[in-house]
Amino acid sequence: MSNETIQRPEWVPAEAGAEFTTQVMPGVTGGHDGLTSTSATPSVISPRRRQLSVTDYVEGVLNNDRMILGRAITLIESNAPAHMETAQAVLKELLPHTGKSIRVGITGVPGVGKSTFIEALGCHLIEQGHRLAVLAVDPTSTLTRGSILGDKTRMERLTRETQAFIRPSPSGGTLGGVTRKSRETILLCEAAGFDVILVETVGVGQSETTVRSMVDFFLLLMLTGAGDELQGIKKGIMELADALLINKADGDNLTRAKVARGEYTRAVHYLAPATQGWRTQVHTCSAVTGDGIAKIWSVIEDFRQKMTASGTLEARRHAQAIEWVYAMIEEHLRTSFYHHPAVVAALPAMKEAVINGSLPATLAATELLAKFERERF
Ligand SMILES: Nc1nc2c(ncn2[C@@H]2O[C@H](COP(=O)(O)OP(=O)(O)OP(=O)(O)O)[C@@H](O)[C@H]2O)c(=O)[nH]1
Ligand SMILES: [Mg+2]
Repeated sequence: MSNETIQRPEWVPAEAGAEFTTQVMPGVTGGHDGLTSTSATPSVISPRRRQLSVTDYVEGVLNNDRMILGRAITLIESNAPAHMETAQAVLKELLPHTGKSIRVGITGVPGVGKSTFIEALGCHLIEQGHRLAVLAVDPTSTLTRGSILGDKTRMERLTRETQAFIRPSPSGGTLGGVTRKSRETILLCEAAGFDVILVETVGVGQSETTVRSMVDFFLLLMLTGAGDELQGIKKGIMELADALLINKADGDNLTRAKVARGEYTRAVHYLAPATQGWRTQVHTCSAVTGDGIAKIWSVIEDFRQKMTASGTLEARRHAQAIEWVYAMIEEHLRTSFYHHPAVVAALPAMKEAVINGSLPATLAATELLAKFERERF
């Protein structure tokens, strides 16, 4: 009888490997499938993963067991009511262990170099003794499982680092759903001891505002461009940023990047700062050569120090947590209103009546709300 380790078949996900081996009874003689032909016991190797209890999840996350952390995030990402219940019980237990990281949002148009930058910054941070989690928020990524997974080649070193944890965007669902999942994933990663959380989002649509609402510091990566570059980036997005970072400041582009830095520095002067008591800064870097990477990190650390001392950071986190509660309530109310059978039934005719001028808009809204209220209970 031998106690040989049975190889994980291809159909078992790698993260299930540890559990898989625990399901192999000791002393089974190895055949090609780990069982002898004479074995009286039916197959004990189940592709199903062992259910974890709330305590298993909590202890696993606190011990930074990556497999359990991964499963806890999957639980958070599930929309099944039973999973949500367990997930919330796990989160509740973990809450006292959260909040100790610096949360940094990173955005910029496709191709600006976000992935390359995160790789460079991430490696710099690890050299400094940090442990970092990289998360993505990309509500458009229903099919691709998020941009991060797609471009792991751009984060080749980081994916191999044991001090880094990379998680692609949760797929599917509404922006509100993605937001909840990302926010709760941040908390799980903090409980697992990651002290820097980078949240990447691609610079399109509403996702910048979403990420701004879950981070301490927001970094906008930019490019030097032709002539009207200051108009190219929406003023609203620049007003969300605590720092603008002009990437690809290398080679032939270096001089232009320095010029752009001057222009943007003048431009941000006229914008409302994203954080009270902090002047939005403009810097240059090259994610490829590494120039400027240490500098931008020192800016973020300076921000953290000053904003902690002034109480701004704590106030921001408190406000974010409360806004989050309101946002979830609003989303729930909106969804239940528009899915309510009475509303669904009445809406098309109401719309038609408002369009052809036979029903005032206010009356249409009042009547729909009345239907919702009346038939709700
Ligand atoms: N010269 C130069 N090239 C860079 C720099 N950073 C990124 N690049 C290149 O720019 C291209 C896009 O970089 P990515 O890191 O994939 O950009 P991204 O913002 O993650 O792009 P999306 O994932 O599509 O949103 C790649 O070919 C990179 O090699 C830099 O600092 N200097
Ligand atoms: Mg990318």
